[in-house]
Amino acid sequence: MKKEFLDLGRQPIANAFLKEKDFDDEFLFDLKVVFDTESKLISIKEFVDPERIFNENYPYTTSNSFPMVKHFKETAEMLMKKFNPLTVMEIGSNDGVFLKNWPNDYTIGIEPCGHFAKITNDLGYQTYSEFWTTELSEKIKNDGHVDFDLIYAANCICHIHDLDETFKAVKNLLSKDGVFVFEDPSLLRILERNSYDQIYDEHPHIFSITALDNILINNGLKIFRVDNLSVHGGSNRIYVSHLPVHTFFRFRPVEMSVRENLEKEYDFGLNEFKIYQDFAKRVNKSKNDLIELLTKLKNDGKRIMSIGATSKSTTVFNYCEIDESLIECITDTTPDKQGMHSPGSHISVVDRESVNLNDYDYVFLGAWNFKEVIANKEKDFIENGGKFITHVPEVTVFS
Ligand code: JHZ
Repeated sequence: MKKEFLDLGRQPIANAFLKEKDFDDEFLFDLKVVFDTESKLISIKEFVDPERIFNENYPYTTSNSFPMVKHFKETAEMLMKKFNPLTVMEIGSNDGVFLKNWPNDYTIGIEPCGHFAKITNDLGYQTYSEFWTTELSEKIKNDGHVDFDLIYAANCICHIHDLDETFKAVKNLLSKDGVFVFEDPSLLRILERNSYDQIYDEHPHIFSITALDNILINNGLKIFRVDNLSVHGGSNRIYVSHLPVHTFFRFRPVEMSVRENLEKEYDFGLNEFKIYQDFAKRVNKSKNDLIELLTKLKNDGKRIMSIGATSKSTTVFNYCEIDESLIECITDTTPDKQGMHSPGSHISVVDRESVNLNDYDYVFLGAWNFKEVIANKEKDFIENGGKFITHVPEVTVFS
């Protein structure tokens, strides 16, 4: 049974940055969030058709978030050392930041956005520009690929609607000793930090280890290790192997980290509906606090802009009904977002270089997950009396 606990209002596609001429045709949907009492999975109620999201216009590129480039290089080095895989596949390879760390003869990518798949194909990594399905896994087999020793996916599995289908397709291509490693935002960290803005069309599910453990086991896979990561405001890296129902598959002992994470989640109350009702109350308070703060500052004649035109800020701006009357513009390092307007709230997105930060009194951190990196880059703004605003874990002004 699915029980609804949060309503984030009418929302656009989080990464559908748009031109002024397209404002009237913008697609919107109801962003509501539900708890599955059986599997304990958190999902959005109304899924958005993936073709609407992941297409030739999809602008998010990992290579434009430089701290993530370092993260994926280090991750690849660690996986190489730990598992020494001969064959590697990445699901959701984006513009190739992770793939590039592997030899291209034995590494393939899966990426539905054609413009990204072209980049990695051009680099010599065979990339299937398709959505991840059992049908695609069959096609890859029929194309003559041997099973993969490492299947990796970062910020991708929680983007897929049908998880049983997803995991069946992984199992179909995972070698008998193989590991499936995936990273996604952590539900526990979202609840702890009140970072409700991780919820948007691209994230039809928000994963706990508890729910994943239930779903993976049903699909003949098991979690044998979990790493808690700081990226994207708190993510989990989940290591999965075949469930060894017979000796054909390698037995990987389940490490302590799995039990520790399951216990942490249980103790926090992730299995109980009440914890989600309490979260919804905190989310509502966060909205009221942010609107109150921005309105007061504006009434006091202060100027406010934002750094990081993130998927997350689409949720915040639309839920809190924040537009250019409160936040004058957003800067972002991604060229494809520049010159466009933010989804739903229609705030102009510009190149950081075109803005003198000292013309503003406050900067709202749309990319609060890069708070330290941004604060460090913008020391001059602080020295000139500027202040930052963040809403995570609660609405705060700091300098
Ligand atoms: P960032 C993305 O969400 C999308 P977003 C995706 N759906 C997903 O699952 C999550 O990641 C986990 C810019 N920036 O990483 C670059 C600056 O302008 O928080 C990016 O556009 N200046 C795949 O969009 C944005 O901010 C800077 O100094 O919420 C950051 O986006 C830095 C460091 C970044 O992800």
